[in-house]
Amino acid sequence: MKRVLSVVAVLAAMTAPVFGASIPILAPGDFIIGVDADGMVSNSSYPGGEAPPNALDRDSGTKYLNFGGPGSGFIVTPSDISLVSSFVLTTANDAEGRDPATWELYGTDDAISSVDNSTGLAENWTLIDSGTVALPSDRFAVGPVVPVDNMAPYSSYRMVFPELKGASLMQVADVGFYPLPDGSGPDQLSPSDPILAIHAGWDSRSPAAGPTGLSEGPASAIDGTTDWKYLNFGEVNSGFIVTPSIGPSTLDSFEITTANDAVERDPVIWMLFGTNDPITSANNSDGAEENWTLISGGTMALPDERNTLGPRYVIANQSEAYTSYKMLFESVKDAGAANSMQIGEVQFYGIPEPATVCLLGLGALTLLRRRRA
Ligand SMILES: [Ca+2]
Ligand SMILES: [Ca+2]
Repeated sequence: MKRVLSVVAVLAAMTAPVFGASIPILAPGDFIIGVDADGMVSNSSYPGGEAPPNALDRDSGTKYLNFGGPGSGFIVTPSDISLVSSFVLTTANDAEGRDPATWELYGTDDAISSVDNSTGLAENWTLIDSGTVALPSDRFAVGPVVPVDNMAPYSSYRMVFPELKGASLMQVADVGFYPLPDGSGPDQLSPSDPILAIHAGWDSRSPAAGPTGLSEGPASAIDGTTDWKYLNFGEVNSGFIVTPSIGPSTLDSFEITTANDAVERDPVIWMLFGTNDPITSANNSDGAEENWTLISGGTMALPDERNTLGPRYVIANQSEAYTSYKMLFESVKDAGAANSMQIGEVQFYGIPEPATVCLLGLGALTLLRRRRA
């Protein structure tokens, strides 16, 4: 009996989390950005009278307008397999801010299975070239010839305008594709070519600044108050990347405080990644620019009570200190009812790396190993 008891005691000691030496790792003001790992969505739509074929009719008085804004574009299939070595855009009738400012041109020989107003990613696309385009402020004006670094013909082209001059809608009056870099040769596009409207943007979005200047952006997850929450319309697989100003650390646990409303938006499945790369991912991107190592993951049961501190969850298996962390929430309590993911606060606990002490320790260990060998 005594033996059984002691085994139980040992097991209990092994499974009960011990957080004796760990301290809070996150502080207000730490670098933090919102991310959404699967956020490529289409917000493409256009008015009936301003449909994509208007970009092919060689009439500057008609335009193609997409309410999706930045990230809008089109897929066009010329009547023959064609080489595109330059293009020309013609500005539309109004609102200069809607003019494209940057472009990406992709090619494919796949049959087009993307549907109208989708992301236009159902095919295998090769990025041919990308760049900026300096369109004139004048309306109904033919823009400069934009050379495309391309030697390969394709059966279909996908053109995306990631950035516009400043407006939230995209418009273009006409598009011409040419076989030579100087804009000469016959226009490869015809008014009757099949053309689809597309929009491919990241659906990682947080509401703009609130009435007191604070916002529901990612910084509100570590501002030390439940007055403001972090909300991301990217919903499932959204989260954040944070670089604690405390420096490299080894985490052992974390806590999340629920937000003010909408229980269905609370995260359930979490995944934590670490990196020592500098963070180059942009806010509201897929957060995948760095090399990330999966540290740990699990399922949370956050309280339904609002503005309430949840349980402390163990982060197992972090064997290496990291300078930055990415936390993604693979699910929320009710994805069907929710339109977003939200948390009031998050705190990581762990041990900051005593850099020099650790390096000295590693050196001693290496010496010891060499002597033993
Ligand atoms: Ca037109
Ligand atoms: Ca907060």
